[in-house]
Amino acid sequence: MLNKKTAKPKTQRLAATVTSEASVAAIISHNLKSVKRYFRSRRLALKGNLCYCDYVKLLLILPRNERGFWGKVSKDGKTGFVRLNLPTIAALTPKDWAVEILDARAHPVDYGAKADIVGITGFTAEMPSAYAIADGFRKKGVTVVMGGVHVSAVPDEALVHADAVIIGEAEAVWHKALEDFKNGKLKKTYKAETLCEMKGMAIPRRDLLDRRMYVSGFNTIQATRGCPFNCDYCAVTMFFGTEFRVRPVKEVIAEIRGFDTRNFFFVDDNIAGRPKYAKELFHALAPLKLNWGSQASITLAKDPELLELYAKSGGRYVFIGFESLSQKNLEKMHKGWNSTKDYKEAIRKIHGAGINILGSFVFGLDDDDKTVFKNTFDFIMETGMDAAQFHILTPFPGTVTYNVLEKEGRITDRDWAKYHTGEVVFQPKGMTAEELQNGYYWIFRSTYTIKNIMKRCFRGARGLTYRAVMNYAYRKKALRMPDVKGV
Ligand code: B12
Ligand code: SF4
Repeated sequence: MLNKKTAKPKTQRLAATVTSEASVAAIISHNLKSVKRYFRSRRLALKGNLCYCDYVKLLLILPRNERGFWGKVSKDGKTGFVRLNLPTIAALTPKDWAVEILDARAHPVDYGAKADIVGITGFTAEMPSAYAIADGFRKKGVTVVMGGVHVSAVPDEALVHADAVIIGEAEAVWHKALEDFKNGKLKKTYKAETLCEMKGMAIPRRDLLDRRMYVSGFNTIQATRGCPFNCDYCAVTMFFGTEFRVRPVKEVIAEIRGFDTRNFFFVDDNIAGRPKYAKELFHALAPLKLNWGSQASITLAKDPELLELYAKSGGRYVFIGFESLSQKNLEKMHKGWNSTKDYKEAIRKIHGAGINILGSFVFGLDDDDKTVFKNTFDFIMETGMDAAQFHILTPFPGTVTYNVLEKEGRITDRDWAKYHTGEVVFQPKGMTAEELQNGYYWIFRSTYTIKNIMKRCFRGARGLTYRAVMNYAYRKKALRMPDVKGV
């Protein structure tokens, strides 16, 4: 359906429809596909009782992943966090376009939908779904553009399914791609040569989302991009660069003021990545009386002032990548600045500030053997970690880990649908693939038994609601995993 709110009459028209039959003739000679599109949009628009030359319709689609445990939509249509990419693309689209966002996790894709052009995003694990959707629309003669972290790493693969790909951040090139499309001159690739300027960033079009889907995580927001570090397995630096970019605090606050609730999740990779900026941001957040969470490196604990401000400004929980209890593993993955000997003290300090910790751990690194699961479990219980998230090492295309494992001939499965960090797709060194898989299930289920949740979480009333919510959510995931004994 055309979103009438967004389909404002426009002054600028699609080149294929704006001028005269002469321009149609030009398109015929240019390529047959454009002609098909012309007649299709004309037919569809007339059906919808609108002047076919009044708008160009962009349909943005979020694909799905059937296998993973994350980002699911429940039977009653609810999910976790809003993904900011498509609302951001919508915000970057000129006002005279009609834009709609379709969440394919919750709604079936209608290949007869009114669309002149379809834009598709996706994590690696969502790419099989993304490609199937792209193929479906192209069969109907609709132009497809794809973007995002996976497509940027392997654009040639995506181009088998898409007419064009956006490599890197959309901010610098999206306008040009749309303009070229209107003029029937869409190129195959649009590469962002520069990283986007964080001042004056487009405010994501959350109005295009079905808010009822997001019970707890509608309010995602971004204050920084990039990461000063470069861990081997992570796709962030190759995509967003090592330069840590920050949005003016005033703009972040203005965006927050546009919401009508007080719970936020900053999707930043490391909200505390630049302590001076973080302190300025936290100072400005404090009077707003928010509750928020984000990701941060463990270095947060080293700065007492930063930690205090994090808590005072409403930071209720922090997602920390501990990754491994083996310093050798951390050194090898270029995350040696995470110092395992400081972990316990850092956890104590963060808890002392009243902040809940959601720790993240990766298994299957070269220094891991079968004992890694029990050791990590004991550590989590001993430190009273509020919640923990586990991952099987996954070689995302474009990362150093991918290149190394590829070179060593250790990638055993290239079905991208399995790249959701819960399935083994490579040959580990210190254990068998089966041991790795079972150990992952075992630690997830063990961490989230009712008894162990109680042991970890009942250390006072402060922040208990958050602990309860996090553990409830992870327990639900854990219970979907096989109950493996004898790890
Ligand atoms: C916040 C976050 C989460 C949150 C919230 C997820 C959410 N709903 O947003 C949580 C913690 C739940 C999460 C979970 C997971 N995440 Co996550 N997450 C992120 C993080 C830090 C930020 C995402 C974000 O909002 N970015 C901001 C938006 C604006 O950027 P963007 O999506 O890249 O979009 C820009 C461009 O890519 C481009 N673009 C994107 N799509 C399209 C489409 C078109 C048509 C066009 C033109 C352009 C375009 O334009 C946008 C503007 O420039 C990223 C890392 C990162 N910095 O991006 C990892 C990241 C995306 N996550 C990752 C992964 C693997 C996961 C998990 C599978 C496992 C995990 N790590 O826990 C799950 C899966 C969740 C799911 N299926 O929903 C990986 C993906 C790697 C890959 N190749 O697949 C990343 C890159 C981190 C990493 N370590 O490498 N994640
Ligand atoms: S894992 Fe975290 S610290 Fe390492 S490069 Fe990625 S975002 Fe930065």
